[in-house]
Amino acid sequence: MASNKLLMLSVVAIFIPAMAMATDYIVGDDSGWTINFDYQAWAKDKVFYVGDKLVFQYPKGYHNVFKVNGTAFKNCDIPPTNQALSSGNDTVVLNTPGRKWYICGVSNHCSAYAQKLFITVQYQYGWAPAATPQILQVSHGHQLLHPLPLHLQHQHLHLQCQTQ
Ligand SMILES: *[C@@H]1O[C@H](CO)[C@@H](O)[C@H](O)[C@H]1NC(C)=O
Ligand SMILES: *[C@@H]1O[C@H](CO)[C@@H](O)[C@H](O)[C@H]1NC(C)=O
Ligand SMILES: [Cu+2]
Repeated sequence: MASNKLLMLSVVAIFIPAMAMATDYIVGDDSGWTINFDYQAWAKDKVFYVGDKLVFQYPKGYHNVFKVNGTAFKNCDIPPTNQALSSGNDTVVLNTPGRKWYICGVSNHCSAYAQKLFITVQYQYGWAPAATPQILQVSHGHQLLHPLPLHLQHQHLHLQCQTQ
C-alpha cells in the first residue's frame, strides 16, 4: 500500500511539469485573427505542444475559424458553415500531435488576404513515449482511492489512448 502510494505520487509528478508548460496562444497576438497578417511569420518561432491552446480573437461576425486539412488549406476550400467556430473568442485545444490547418471562411479572406494558419504540434514531455502499461495500472488504482482532479484525469485518459 505504502509503496503503491509512492508510485502514484511519481505518476502525478510526471504530469505536473507538462501542465505547468501548457501555453495559451492568442493567434496573431494583439492583431488577433484578421486579414493581411502573416500567420506563418507569427508561428515560425513558436513550438506548439499537445495541451497548448490556440485562441482566435476577432469581432464576432467579421471572421470565423475552420479547421481543415492540408488540401483545403492550400486551395482555401471553405467547409459547410455549420462547422465554423464563430464566437469571436474561439479556443482550440491542441489535443493531438501533427500538422493542423486553420482558415477563415468569410468571403475571400483565405484566398485573397491569406487569413490562414498552419502549425505542427509536438508531443509534450512525459507523455505517451515514456509511459508504460505498468504506470497506467498503478495510476488506475490511485484513481479509485483518491480521485484525481478532472484536468489530471483528462491527461491520464489521453495517455492511455496514445499508448494503445
Ligand atoms: C480534405 O477535406 C475535404 C473537405 O472536408 C475532403 O473532401 C477531402 O477529401 C480531404 N482531403 C484529404 C486528403 O483528406
Ligand atoms: C476568451 O475565452 C477565454 C476562455 O476560453 C476567457 O478566459 C477569456 O476571458 C475570453 N476573452 C474574451 C475577450 O472574451
Ligand atoms: Cu476572415
